[in-house]
Amino acid sequence: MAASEDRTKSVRTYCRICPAGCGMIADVVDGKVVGVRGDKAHPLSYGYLCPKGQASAKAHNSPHRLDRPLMRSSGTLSPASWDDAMDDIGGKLVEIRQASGPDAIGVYFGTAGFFDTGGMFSFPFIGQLGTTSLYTATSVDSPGYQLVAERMSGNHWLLPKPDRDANFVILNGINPIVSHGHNFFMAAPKAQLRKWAARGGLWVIDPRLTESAEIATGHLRPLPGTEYALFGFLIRSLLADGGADVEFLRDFCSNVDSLRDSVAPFDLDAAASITHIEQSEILRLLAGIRQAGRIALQLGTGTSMSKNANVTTWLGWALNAVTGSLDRPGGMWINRGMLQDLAKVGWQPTNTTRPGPKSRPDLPGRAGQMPSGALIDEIEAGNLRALIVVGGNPVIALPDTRRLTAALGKLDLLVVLDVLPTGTTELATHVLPCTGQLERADISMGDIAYTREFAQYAPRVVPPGAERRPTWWILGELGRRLGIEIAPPDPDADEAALFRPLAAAPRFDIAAFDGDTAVSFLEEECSFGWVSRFLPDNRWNLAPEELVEQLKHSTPPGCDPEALLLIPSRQRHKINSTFNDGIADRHGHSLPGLYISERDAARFGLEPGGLAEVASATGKLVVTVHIDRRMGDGCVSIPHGFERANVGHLTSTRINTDPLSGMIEQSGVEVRVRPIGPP
Ligand SMILES: Nc1nc2c(c(=O)[nH]1)N[C@H]1C(S)=C(S)[C@@H](COP(=O)(O)OP(=O)(O)OC[C@H]3O[C@@H](n4cnc5c(=O)[nH]c(N)nc54)[C@H](O)[C@@H]3O)O[C@H]1N2
Ligand SMILES: Nc1nc2c(c(=O)[nH]1)N[C@H]1C(S)=C(S)[C@@H](COP(=O)(O)OP(=O)(O)OC[C@H]3O[C@@H](n4cnc5c(=O)[nH]c(N)nc54)[C@H](O)[C@@H]3O)O[C@H]1N2
Ligand code: SF4
Ligand SMILES: [Mo]
Repeated sequence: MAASEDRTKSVRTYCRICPAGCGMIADVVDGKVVGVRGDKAHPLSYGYLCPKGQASAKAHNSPHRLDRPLMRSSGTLSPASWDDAMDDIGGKLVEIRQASGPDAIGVYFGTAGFFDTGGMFSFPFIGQLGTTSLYTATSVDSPGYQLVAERMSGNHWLLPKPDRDANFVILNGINPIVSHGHNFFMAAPKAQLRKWAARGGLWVIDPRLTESAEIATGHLRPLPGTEYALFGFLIRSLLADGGADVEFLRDFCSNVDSLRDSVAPFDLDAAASITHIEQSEILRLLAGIRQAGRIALQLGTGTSMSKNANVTTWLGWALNAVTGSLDRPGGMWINRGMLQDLAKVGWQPTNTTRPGPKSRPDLPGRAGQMPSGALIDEIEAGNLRALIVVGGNPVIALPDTRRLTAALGKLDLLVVLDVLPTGTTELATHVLPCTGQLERADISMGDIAYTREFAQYAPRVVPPGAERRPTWWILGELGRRLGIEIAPPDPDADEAALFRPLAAAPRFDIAAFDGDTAVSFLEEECSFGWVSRFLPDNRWNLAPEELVEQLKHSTPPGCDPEALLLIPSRQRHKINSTFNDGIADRHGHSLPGLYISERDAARFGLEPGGLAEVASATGKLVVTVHIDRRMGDGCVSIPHGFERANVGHLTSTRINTDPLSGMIEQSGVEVRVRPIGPP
């Protein structure tokens, strides 16, 4: 009996597949993870785990996991020792730096890179390397969001999110029931959405009847990328005819008159004709806002990827301000973070926009990052010769798949740090196997995205399998070969000790956690009313000049009756390309292909299960047709994240890029469809 107990242990940890941070208990028998379950005692998730989290043990034990370093010679990737791989990469990096300068060495940081705290060690690595070629997935996710945050608050990473106790919540271009949120992440989202719906109102603005829209009290279907006109009308009405929080505007906002002038063109007729939303529906929303007083309007990637992302985001924030809802209970809450503690450290208002790299100065970068849309041109121009990819899969994430694939293949060095083989590892010169979430310690550095003031630390559940190594160790070893000291040389070093300098946080004592301690946390009530201390002149800027100017030239996307508008949407059983093998999808719900309404399918002669050719102005793709009752007429979706059916073939860095944010248009892209084969 005692022997069997010794062989079995349960380890409290938290899921790091997305930033929701759900509490998880991993069951380990004889050193092998045999299963995971939700942690009922966890204060964010109360036992909830989504299908991806539930698949954590299966993913950890997957036979496809990368186990040892791979190095390409004579065209094929073959196993190599760590020493040989690191020496080879190090030697080439030194050579490239000498011949072409540090900017010829790039780093691309993907989504999983951000959830691996050890990956943070690459930032000093990049700093000391002296390269300006830092790329991340953020620049194809929501750079307009950061632009607006910076212009209105002076801090590009300010993340207002609906207060848990808000009375009137509007979700625009975001589907938390599937995604768990964007720039704020909710564990157990359905319960929270139901609570908002019951308290006063939950409105979802989305061209699809999403899972979130189904439990909302109101659903509006706009023409993609046109909500600037809706928000413009609402602001205009509240300012002119009552409903605005006059004291908040007087005490905490600047440029209110300029905002009023900017939204003057958006009367009810204009709002309805631009957005294609019925006038009566728009008036119903306005009445709801007036009645609620304070609101919480949250935007997601449906907004940030659309044609008019910047102005829609700006007017969305302005609507929150006009109703006195920014940094106020019952409105939008800004998590100061336990580890970052923004309310203590604050920020100096900045403008971090810079021209893009040499080959694409027209695509600006921000906050020390270059736009990922420029990677292809930088490689083609010979400016970028080496790329280190950390927890990302650029081949599926970035536009112009064909050109990108050719460009990545031309690099002298493509080093990919991943847990699984991907479309990008296929092109790599070196593949380096990383520790997965159950094989490493982590601390929640991204805690400002949580729905509570909360932080957590998790030790390793099991030691790294096969020859996998932590990201921090790999980057440390590469650094050492370039003369940069960033991490201790021992891959078994105590990770809690390693994270201590990262988490030099006044509100969270990492020293309280040693290698054996389970997940723990500190928690307080939400802090409100602290943000204005750090705003430029202590005020939210309601009319930044560049955005005022951009609004004057904003137009809805084209509406050619023979074309459809391609919009992004996420799937429940994978995150971007992670789990695109169906490992978390027992019933085959999250399939690649074209999602289209029944009426549009009939109109274009497409049959369910048949093949369709989808063509944009810049590329073509053949995909399977799925009739989708959620889809509104006139819009179609091809979820990203698949190597086959890669929607990146239809998006491009050549046209419709945003001059202020460097964003690539990924929503509202005009496409034509035609049947090319039977089911
Ligand atoms: N057309 C279109 N394009 C899009 C989008 C869209 O909606 N439409 N969405 C965009 C968005 S929002 C984003 S964020 C990007 C995503 O772009 P990326 O972040 O580049 O893509 P991911 O598929 O998330 O890549 C994550 C990689 O990390 C690996 N991984 C998983 N766990 C670990 C780990 O523990 N350690 C390490 N080292 N690796 C791990 C996975 O195997 C995978 O290869 O795509 C963007 N591209
Ligand atoms: N299950 C799962 N979870 C994920 C991910 C995943 O791939 N799968 N990815 C993670 C990542 S990297 C991110 S960035 C977040 C993103 O999180 P979200 O922003 O919530 O992403 P989606 O779930 O795609 O929701 C976007 C919604 O916008 C709608 N939309 C598209 N265009 C428009 C438009 O022009 N206007 C309006 N109003 N709506 C529009 C789409 O129909 C879709 O329902 O999710 C994260 N979580
Ligand atoms: S929502 Fe799912 S993927 Fe995200 S942390 Fe929770 S269980 Fe993990
Ligand atoms: Mo993203």
